[in-house]
Amino acid sequence: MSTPTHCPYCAMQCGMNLVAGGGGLLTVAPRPDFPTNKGGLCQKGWTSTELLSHPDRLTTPLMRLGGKGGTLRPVSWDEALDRVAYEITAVQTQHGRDAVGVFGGGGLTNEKAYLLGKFARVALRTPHIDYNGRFCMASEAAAGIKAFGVDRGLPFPLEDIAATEAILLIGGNPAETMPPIMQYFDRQRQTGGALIVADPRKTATAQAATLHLQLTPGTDAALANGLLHIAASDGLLDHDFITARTNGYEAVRRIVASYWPDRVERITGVPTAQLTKAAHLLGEAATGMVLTARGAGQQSKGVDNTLAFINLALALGKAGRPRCGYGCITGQGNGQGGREHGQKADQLPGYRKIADPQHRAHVAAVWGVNPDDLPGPGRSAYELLDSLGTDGGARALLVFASNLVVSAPRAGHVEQRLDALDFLAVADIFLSETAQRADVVLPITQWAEEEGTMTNLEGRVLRRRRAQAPPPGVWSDTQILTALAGRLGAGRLFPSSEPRVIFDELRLASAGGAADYAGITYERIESEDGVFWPCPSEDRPGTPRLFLDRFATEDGRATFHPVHHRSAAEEPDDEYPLYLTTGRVMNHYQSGAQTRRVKALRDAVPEAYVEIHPALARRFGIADGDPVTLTTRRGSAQVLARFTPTIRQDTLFVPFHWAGVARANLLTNPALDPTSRMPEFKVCAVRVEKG
Ligand SMILES: Nc1nc2c(c(=O)[nH]1)N[C@H]1C(S)=C(S)[C@@H](COP(=O)(O)OP(=O)(O)OC[C@H]3O[C@@H](n4cnc5c(=O)[nH]c(N)nc54)[C@H](O)[C@@H]3O)O[C@H]1N2
Ligand SMILES: Nc1nc2c(c(=O)[nH]1)N[C@H]1C(S)=C(S)[C@@H](COP(=O)(O)OP(=O)(O)OC[C@H]3O[C@@H](n4cnc5c(=O)[nH]c(N)nc54)[C@H](O)[C@@H]3O)O[C@H]1N2
Ligand code: SF4
Ligand SMILES: [Mo]
Repeated sequence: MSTPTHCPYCAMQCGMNLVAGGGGLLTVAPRPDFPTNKGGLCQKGWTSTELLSHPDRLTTPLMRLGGKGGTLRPVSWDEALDRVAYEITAVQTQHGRDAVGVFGGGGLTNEKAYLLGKFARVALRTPHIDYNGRFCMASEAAAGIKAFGVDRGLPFPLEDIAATEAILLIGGNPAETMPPIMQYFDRQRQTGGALIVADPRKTATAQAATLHLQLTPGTDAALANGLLHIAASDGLLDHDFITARTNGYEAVRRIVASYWPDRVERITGVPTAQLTKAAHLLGEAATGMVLTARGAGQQSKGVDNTLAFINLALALGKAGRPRCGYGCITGQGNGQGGREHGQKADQLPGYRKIADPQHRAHVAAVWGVNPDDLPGPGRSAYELLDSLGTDGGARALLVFASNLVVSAPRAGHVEQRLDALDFLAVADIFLSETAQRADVVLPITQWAEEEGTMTNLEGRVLRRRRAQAPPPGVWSDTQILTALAGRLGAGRLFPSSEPRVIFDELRLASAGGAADYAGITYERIESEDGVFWPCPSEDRPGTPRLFLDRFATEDGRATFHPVHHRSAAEEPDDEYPLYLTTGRVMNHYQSGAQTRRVKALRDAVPEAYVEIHPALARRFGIADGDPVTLTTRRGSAQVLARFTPTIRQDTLFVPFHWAGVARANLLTNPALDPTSRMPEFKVCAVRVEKG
């Protein structure tokens, strides 16, 4: 028996077949006919079934007995769910409805994300729901909406990447974060295309590029403005496109006029000759793309950075045309769908706004509630976490699909806030570092044991299929939410925990919204290898390419936004003389709750480390492999030094996949972007010492 489905991890959502082998164990087989990865998988995908039968897997609910210092003990589902409902009711009775918060995840299927948002708004009736996607591509999403009127990560299929002449990729390392996507970049270069990569590290991706711009962390907007300045001076702009398809160029022109190449070299550290070369490679190409990922987005000015690169794409006429476009490379398995269906503090399903009366009325009608009973916008992810256990903050928190103790910025502080809660419940596969602090832990099904839909980085809605039954004793997230809603007196509003039934409700709730799924069915997804949203009715095709005729704004034009370079929230000084940036390695996923448990992945990269330039290390008396302590204004972390001659000499890089004292997030700065509320994961000031 072979079941076609998709990898549980990142937004590539690679197609794979799950084959039942000896002893009832599932193994991964390639699915070469699937159009995105075409059979390719990374090591995480190949090893993904190992977690289905992992000895650490939770198979019974756990409840902390004996108060805060007590231990987690197995209990029945009734006991666990009764306790969750009891604690929620107690907190809400004493402190009001808003004293309960929900934290979701971009790994949840569309059905789960939708149900979680609905649960918060109509069963808990709290405004305070947000999710780890806020830490992911919230800046790019906000910028995309401002400039184009809608946020769909890539407004074109992956195929188009292979067919464009020039690509500028900013702050992304897909060679490690989405290896099978590289086949498109490789084809692009093999047919004579140019790839320009902007990254403080000469990553595996940058090594494959035509040109690498090794910018100083946090200087992205200056780089974008500098490239646009050169393009304008050298006659590379597409004035016909600017006139016909955009608004607001004049204000941008005035600002970029002051970004002379030598000034931009001073700010970014990128030599003027390279700036000129990059502007010409992109500007002279007949077709081109500008792609951004977390390097530019995860900053306290992530929205401005993204807008500055969108300005560049628009001014060069590299958007809204075939084989052209600005795209954001979305990260989590359902990072795209997870941001469309209402688990974000300001949002309702279909990418509707919770503050908009018409949007509220539409969704309230589908839910069968009075629009006036829907709460308003709640706190953003970090602000929600920062409020935990305080007066006016949340006193009880439910976490679905996030391991905050490892992945949230200023994690030491977040840990203290979690401990200050009256009550914490966590639904997870494993006893993650966050689940370890919970009062109730709920064990859930894994991807190969459940049905649902995921929306990949192209906006293609895919089916996750059940290949085997879950172990006895675990429930799906949708079963948990439905059972809790019943206990909270809202059972009438949650008639089913069946993904297919929930998806049909989601289709109605999203109908007419920006992310319109109304015409997408499970059957169509299967017969069409996924359906691209928007798809407003069953007799209409999906939309692989957006913006070819018009942008999704009121007048159909894209909007330029004038953006100035600003310094990072924290710059190096005498006490903390270096830049710290953080990110990923190929073999581990996110907080590592899953991949640290896979032997082959653990063996490949067993421990946390810091990339440090050998010349810099010698100045501090540090040898390759030495234990070092990194210190910022938030705290200290202990990792091993890894000599990396390809990183800037003023910058350290730490992957964030490890727990305990090796957590990168003990160091990171929670300074937030004013619009997207994205923390500054990618830039802060740090000190390094041997030992
Ligand atoms: N192996 C693996 N793959 C993953 C994940 C994983 O955890 N592991 N997670 C998935 C998720 S959720 C996401 S969001 C994606 C993320 O995918 P990427 O965005 O590709 O990953 P990151 O490593 O976070 O950051 C990318 C690059 O930004 C660079 N960078 C750091 N600071 C700056 C800066 O100031 N400016 C610029 N321009 N660049 C900078 C870093 O050096 C790094 O190489 O990956 C997805 N895929
Ligand atoms: N320093 C630094 N920190 C970062 C980043 C960075 O670049 N640098 N990147 C940020 C980004 S982009 C992201 S996306 C976040 C991600 O960080 P996290 O939100 O911590 O991501 P995961 O490790 O994927 O956590 C998912 C948890 O949910 C469990 N899980 C998996 N599937 C399901 C499910 O279907 N239901 C339930 N209930 N649980 C499930 C997993 O076992 C795991 O414990 O980290 C952010 N933190
Ligand atoms: S690239 Fe992403 S989706 Fe594909 S196999 Fe690797 S982790 Fe899974
Ligand atoms: Mo992410």
